[in-house]
Amino acid sequence: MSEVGNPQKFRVEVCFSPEEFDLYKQEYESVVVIDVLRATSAICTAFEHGAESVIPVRNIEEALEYKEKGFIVGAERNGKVVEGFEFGNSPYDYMNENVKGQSIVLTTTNGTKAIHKAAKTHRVFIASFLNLQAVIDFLIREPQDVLLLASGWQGKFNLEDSICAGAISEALLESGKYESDEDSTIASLFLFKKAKRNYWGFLKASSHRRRLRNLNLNRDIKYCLTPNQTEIIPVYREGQLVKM
Ligand code: 3SL
Repeated sequence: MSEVGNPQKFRVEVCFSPEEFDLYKQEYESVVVIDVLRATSAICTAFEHGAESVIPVRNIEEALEYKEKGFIVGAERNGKVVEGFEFGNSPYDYMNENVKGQSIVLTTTNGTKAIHKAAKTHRVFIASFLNLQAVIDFLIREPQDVLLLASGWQGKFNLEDSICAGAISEALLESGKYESDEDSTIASLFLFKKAKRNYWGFLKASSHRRRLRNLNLNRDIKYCLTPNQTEIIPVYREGQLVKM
């Protein structure tokens, strides 16, 4: 239960980057990891298309070991599919029949790192715009002190994860069950209010939208910014993500 003020309320806060996680982590029961472009969107998509689990791995070496054992493996660095791998971090890679019933292995520049960092100390859930309402409904139904962890870009703040965190924060605060105290949460609420009518337009100049656009990945961006395409909430258990 929150210690901010009202003992009847739970706490929701936003952490803008995994680099800041140690400054926040003590006070929360759960961490919701967000990487809108594109890791947590790809993870939600894999589950929506029948994946049994997603195993996030830290590095390419580990990913290769799984590949040699016959797993479907996605490996992305700097937005590109890593040489030697068939799949990367595009949600479209995980929208086919082959995914059904499989454990998918994934390593990405920021998202899978954020998951590992948070999972060392906390129960971890996965959020993106794709499962936004499902995450909100769950956290209102089962209130808990929760930190929304933006994966950012190489330790830095990014807009898209912060907006998604703002969307979740706004709904939780409006439920009356939560309160918040951090300026990061206030900032993400402001960003969400500005962005919510048109995520695509708001993010036009954002660094990662530009990065992905230069890789001809506009289709991925549009898909990742389309809310509520799945009700599945992945949760981290014993080294892998499974459906809650
Ligand atoms: O950083 C990550 O984990 C990725 O989501 C980055 S990308 O969208 O695949 O470039």
